[in-house]
Amino acid sequence: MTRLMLGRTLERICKGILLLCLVHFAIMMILYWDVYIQRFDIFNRFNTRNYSRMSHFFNFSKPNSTLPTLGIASDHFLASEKSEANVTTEKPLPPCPDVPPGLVGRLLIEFSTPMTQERLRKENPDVKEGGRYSPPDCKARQKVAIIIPYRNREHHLKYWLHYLHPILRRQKIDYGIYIINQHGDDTFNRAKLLNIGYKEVLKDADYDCFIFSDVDLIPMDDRNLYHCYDQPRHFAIAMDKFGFRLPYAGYFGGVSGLNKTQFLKINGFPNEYWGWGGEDDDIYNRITLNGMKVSRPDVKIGRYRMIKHDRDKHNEPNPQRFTKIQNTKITMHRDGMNSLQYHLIETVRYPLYTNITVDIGKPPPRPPRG
Ligand code: BGN
Repeated sequence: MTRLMLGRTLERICKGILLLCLVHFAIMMILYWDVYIQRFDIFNRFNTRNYSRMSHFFNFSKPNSTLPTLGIASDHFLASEKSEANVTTEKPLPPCPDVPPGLVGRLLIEFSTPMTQERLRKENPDVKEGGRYSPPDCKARQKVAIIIPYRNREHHLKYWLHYLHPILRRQKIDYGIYIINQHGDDTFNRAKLLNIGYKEVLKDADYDCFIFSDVDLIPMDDRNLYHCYDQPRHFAIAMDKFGFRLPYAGYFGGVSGLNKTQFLKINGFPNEYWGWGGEDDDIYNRITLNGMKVSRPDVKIGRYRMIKHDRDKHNEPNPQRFTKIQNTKITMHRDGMNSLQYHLIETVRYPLYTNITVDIGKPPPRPPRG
């Protein structure tokens, strides 16, 4: 009898505790629901997941914003986060050291590990929408836009993002990644895409330094610092495909960087090199003709691996390049930023980069022979 009573009492106590827990949980949910929605942006995430299933693999997820419209909302979100942070940390950040302390030097670069969007996102939790990052513990001296001319190279872009984001983070660079995507199938025009990049990224932030990088080039040493220098910089000086040497003294291809003054002094890059080759030599000519010199890292540090690929369609060697590079002195004044024309199709921010798609037109018809 007493056992039975004891059992019942225990059962009641347990039920009571369970009920209390449920009530407590319900109150918590009511109190924090609003905070959860705002803080973790629950509805947005739900939509994002649905979208990513439908979208093309490499677009990662639903683009949260385009620059002209939703970008404003996203800036607002960042701004409110910043003001929260200001309440707790009032001290301004110290300037970043000239030599970042966390560099590791020579890197192992390979392209056989499968690269997935989940992996890329996990590796880069601190990168903000659109591929923006600034060091949390110091104020970088320059704001760097990395501009990549692009068409149909998803495979390369994955590896580029996989290697470059962590390198740039260790280098304590304040940066944004911008893909300038040539729309359509007409002849590729690398230098014109780079000019467009310069113009478009300045709509996004007040960048001081512009680094122009091919999507298939990965630095093999993180001491090759991605910022601008007193003179226009050539970074990719020792590529594997050239036996880790400069192929010729005036080579300026692959990865280069200019600050605003240097870029505007040469009227930007030529818009009239359609197809492969010569545009980098024209840029080199512009630099030297305007009294500047090219600055380069040590040959042991400026090493690069190129991701192997077949020649792109619609990027055949440009037969006019040989004569064109003879005329830079004349053409640079009329062909460049002062003559740039294109049509912006869309700007979309993805988690690890901003994608700017543009219609750049096509080469002018060749005059008939004879
Ligand atoms: C050069 C190309 C560059 C290219 C390098 C490396 C020309 C102009 C006529 C001499 N220049 O020969 O554009 O980056 O090779 O591949 O073709």
